[in-house]
Amino acid sequence: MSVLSDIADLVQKGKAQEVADLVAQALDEGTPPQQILDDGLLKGMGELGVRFKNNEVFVPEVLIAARALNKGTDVLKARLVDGDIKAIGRVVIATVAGDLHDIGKNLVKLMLEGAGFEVVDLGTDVAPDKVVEAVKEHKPDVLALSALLTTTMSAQGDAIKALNEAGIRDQVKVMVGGAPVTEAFAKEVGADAYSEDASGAAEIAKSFVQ
Ligand code: B1M
Repeated sequence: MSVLSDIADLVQKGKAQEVADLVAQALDEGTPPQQILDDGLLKGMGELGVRFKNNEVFVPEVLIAARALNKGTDVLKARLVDGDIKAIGRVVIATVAGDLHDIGKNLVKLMLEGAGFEVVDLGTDVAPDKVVEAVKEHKPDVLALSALLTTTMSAQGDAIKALNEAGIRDQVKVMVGGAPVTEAFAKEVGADAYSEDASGAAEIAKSFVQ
């Protein structure tokens, strides 16, 4: 196996130190950072994302793989910033007002980063005016809103309404998700897209920037 396919494999196995060592080795051997990112780190996370969607692996494995991917990215970071690698797009992500659940949001963020997006994470319990401020400031391609409670899913609609009132709704694609959210609800509140899971969210975000 090549070093890059070893990296992809070790990301999926969550072997953080081995991933970091192999990324350093690949750099030493002259492999371009972009290739290490695409054909090693992101390939591994992409493959894991498919297995996650098919219920072949679960949350702990994904979180451990994320840690390994991050460790590899840390080694690449200086080159990523200084080199000519460009993110494929920018996403602002938040869990909506009144909601403190962030495990799903963090998984969506992870899959988005794995797909090559720069992600601005506003955290949890994010009020509509903060969402508007962030869209104005970061000018994302996609706004991703997560809600886990039946009592907070309406806050996704509130955030979209606030974007409308601020006159910036047409500047960003809005995607909603979270356990109680449905496709029908997404349409009802005026979102552009709904995904039931994290890997689907990354696929939809990619379709928005392609
Ligand atoms: Co809470 N909680 N919780 N809780 N909690 C649920 C959601 C609940 C279903 C449990 C239950 O009663 N069966 C219930 C909601 C009931 C309802 O509204 N219908 C509930 C409740 C009631 C509460 C409190 C009100 C409890 C209380 O205090 N009485 C309280 C509310 C706090 C608040 O937010 N204001 C509360 C608190 C908490 C903890 C803080 C203890 C903790 C959260 C810790 C944290 O997130 N850091 C917690 C947890 C862990 C859960 C459960 C057990 C697990 C949620 C989770 O992380 N799942 C949950 C029960 C359950 O789901 N079985 C529960 C794993 C995660 C990967 O899945 O977040 O669904 P999920 O994300 C998925 C998809 O939904 C999707 O992708 C992810 C991965 O594929 N997705 C998106 C998510 N966001 C997306 C965005 C997208 C696209 C896809 O695009 C933008």
